[in-house]
Amino acid sequence: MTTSLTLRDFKDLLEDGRAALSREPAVLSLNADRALLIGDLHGDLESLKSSLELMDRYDLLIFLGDVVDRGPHQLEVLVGLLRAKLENLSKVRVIRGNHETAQMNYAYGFYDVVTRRFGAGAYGLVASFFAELPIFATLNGETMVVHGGIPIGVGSVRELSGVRKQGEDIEDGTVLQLLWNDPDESVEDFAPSWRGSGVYVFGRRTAKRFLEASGLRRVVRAHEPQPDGLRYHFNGSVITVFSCRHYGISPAALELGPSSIRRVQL
Ligand SMILES: [Mn+2]
Repeated sequence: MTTSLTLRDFKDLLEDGRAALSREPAVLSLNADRALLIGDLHGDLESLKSSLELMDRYDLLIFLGDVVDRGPHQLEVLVGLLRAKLENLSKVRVIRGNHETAQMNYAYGFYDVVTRRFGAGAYGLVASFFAELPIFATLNGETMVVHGGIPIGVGSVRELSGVRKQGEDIEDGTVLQLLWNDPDESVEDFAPSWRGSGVYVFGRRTAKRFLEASGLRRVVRAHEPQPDGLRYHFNGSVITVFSCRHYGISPAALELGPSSIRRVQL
């Protein structure tokens, strides 16, 4: 898939991808009768291919970030997703995960993958492509789609309408939490996260208040591996989807239909 990819091809793809994403706002407002939501891929080429093979059945595919780092086919997944995005600009959407940053790519592998293949200097274009990724999306005015979760001190989704795209790393504390926070059944409101400073877990009461004030039904997010690739928190008001088999899980995507929600095996 990428064996014949030259540095020039890679640069062109990233430039085209960056230009395409630069025309998308930081907060996407999307509508679709049937959408497929795909969680962390982390270099899982099989899950990427399975998702794209399902494209004809859906009006919209949203990839929830964490495309690279850790897994065996990081470059192939990024390139494959980029090509799919460029061929289906409005049907394929990608939002930013906490691994779409230079800092994480230095620490967890993708910087080395790119540098080994294309030499020093090639990674810079990756970082500027990631910087153009939208931060989150709303779907049909009823679902918030985000990599991590609800940030502390934010009453409703309207208060997030002003969030901005970030640079190669995430500077804004609220955006950081959108990309890093997790739900936690043992917490009511918020508690510090094991993931590090500035990151929180949010509880049932936070989810309920946020969704009610926002007029939304649910948050769909990724970020945490689940044995079945899918987990319903707080009576289904928060759903985690995780799509990378290399975590020893059964990878899944989430189908949001006109009146149904279901797990799709990848
Ligand atoms: Mn993540």
